[in-house]
Amino acid sequence: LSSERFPQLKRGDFARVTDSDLQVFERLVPSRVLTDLEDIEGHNVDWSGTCRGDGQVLLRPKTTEEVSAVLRYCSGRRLAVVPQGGNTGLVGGSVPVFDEVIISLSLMDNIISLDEISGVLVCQAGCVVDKINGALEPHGLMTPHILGSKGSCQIGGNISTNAGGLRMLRYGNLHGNVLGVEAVLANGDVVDCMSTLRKDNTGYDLKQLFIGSEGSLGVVTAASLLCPRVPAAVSVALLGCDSFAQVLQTYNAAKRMLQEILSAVEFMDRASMEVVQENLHLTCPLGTHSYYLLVETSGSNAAHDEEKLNSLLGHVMEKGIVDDGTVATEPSKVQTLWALRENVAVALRADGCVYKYDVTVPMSRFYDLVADTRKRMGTDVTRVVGYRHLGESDIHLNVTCPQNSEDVFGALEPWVYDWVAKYKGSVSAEHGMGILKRDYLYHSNTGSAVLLMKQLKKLMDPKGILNPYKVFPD
Ligand code: FAD
Ligand code: 2HG
Ligand code: ZN
Repeated sequence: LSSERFPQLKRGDFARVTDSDLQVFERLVPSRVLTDLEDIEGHNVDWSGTCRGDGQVLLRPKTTEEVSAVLRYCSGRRLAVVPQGGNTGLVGGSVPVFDEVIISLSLMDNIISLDEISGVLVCQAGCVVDKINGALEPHGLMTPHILGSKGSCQIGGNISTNAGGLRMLRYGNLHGNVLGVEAVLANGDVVDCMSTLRKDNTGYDLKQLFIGSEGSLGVVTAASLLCPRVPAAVSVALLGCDSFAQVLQTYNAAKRMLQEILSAVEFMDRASMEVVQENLHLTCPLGTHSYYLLVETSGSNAAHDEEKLNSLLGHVMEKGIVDDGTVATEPSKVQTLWALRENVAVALRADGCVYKYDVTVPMSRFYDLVADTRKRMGTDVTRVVGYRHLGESDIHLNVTCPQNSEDVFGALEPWVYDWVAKYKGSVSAEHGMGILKRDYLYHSNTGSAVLLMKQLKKLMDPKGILNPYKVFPD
């Protein structure tokens, strides 16, 4: 249980669910109140199996009105709740810590409208990213964001975590691509900020408060999303480098030579490539290298883009910046190369216990963190891997061992976060604070910023029932 893992955490002063509460819930969301602990099990444990709560009730609303009625009631009764999307979050934010009522958005998965010309899609918050892309595809459109968890994560969860992912280099993050949000506040009030306009400078941009606030300020029930066109041509190059200096030079060359068609640059170290090969039996077409870069182009003219990518490959090989490389233009081959990168997180899980750090550090120093961690952990762990969305200065540092070890954990934290703070980095590049990182909020934020965050939380959720124990340290 998370409450055992973090013994300093004390259950808040919230009511406990009674039989009469269950009767009210049954009236508010008929036949969609789950109390069988076996049914709830998967909703009490997070994706990486690191955090486990003791939720006794799961509610499955279908409409905004139902979410509103549930929250109004929970607020009146002082019952704590945790909003849950696809439960793929990596910081323990999506599961209860104690016995919070779980509000699952999974049945709120209707696509409401699509304007093919503007590319604006409006949908309920529980739509899974793959489902949205399935609906967009016949119209030649796609979501501006894509991530390895796309088969399960929901747009409401993506908004609540401001998910980054593999297309951020090209399309930016959800603060720019989400045009409107509908959310229910802790007291049940519905805030309708469902603009579908790209330009709208009329007062405070309130929807931004819900983007990245991890279910602590409201439950997102619907959203409008700006969706780009599916590129006519996508090509991918996988490149192998043997020094870190070569990685930076290759990144620079890719930006310079590919410019407007560059859509992603992803980085994997040798240990990341090994884990997908060993644990998932995927095949890497290149030999063994210290570092790998996956460079993607997206454009409108296949021949032009392929020529540009091949000329990048020719240039970096000739200059000796890259030691080995391959280019794919055929969709299934492109997907095979992407699978190597998209599956690193999945492959790591097979090692047993994974300690995850998703931090931003200056570009020139990012691999030092992995190297220093490797030195520090020595043979006490199975592996230390580093991979990242290279264009965005973050690094996914993962350390695995067969099972949770207090010694390993104690050697990693707060050491990793102190390392990051020393270089004025961020302790969370894209996964949020949840419960796992909440104690380090001050490492990346000033006291005045955290104070304003707390004041906003108090204003929007005065009883603190929305996702308690998350985001803020005690
Ligand atoms: P959950 O995990 O269910 O919830 C996440 C947080 O949002 C919780 O705090 C929860 O309370 C809150 N929440 C969920 N839905 C709502 C709602 N409707 N209203 C209010 N609050 C809500 N993340 C990235 O940023 N980039 C990646 O590239 C990436 N790749 C991943 C790959 C894999 C294999 C996995 C397992 C995860 C990856 N993630 C990545 C992390 C995760 O998928 C994202 O954080 C995702 O946005 C979570 O969406 P979800 O629907 O699963 O939300
Ligand atoms: C990714 O980029 C995800 O693959 C997961 O953000 C990162 O598990 C991780 O460390
Ligand atoms: Zn990531």
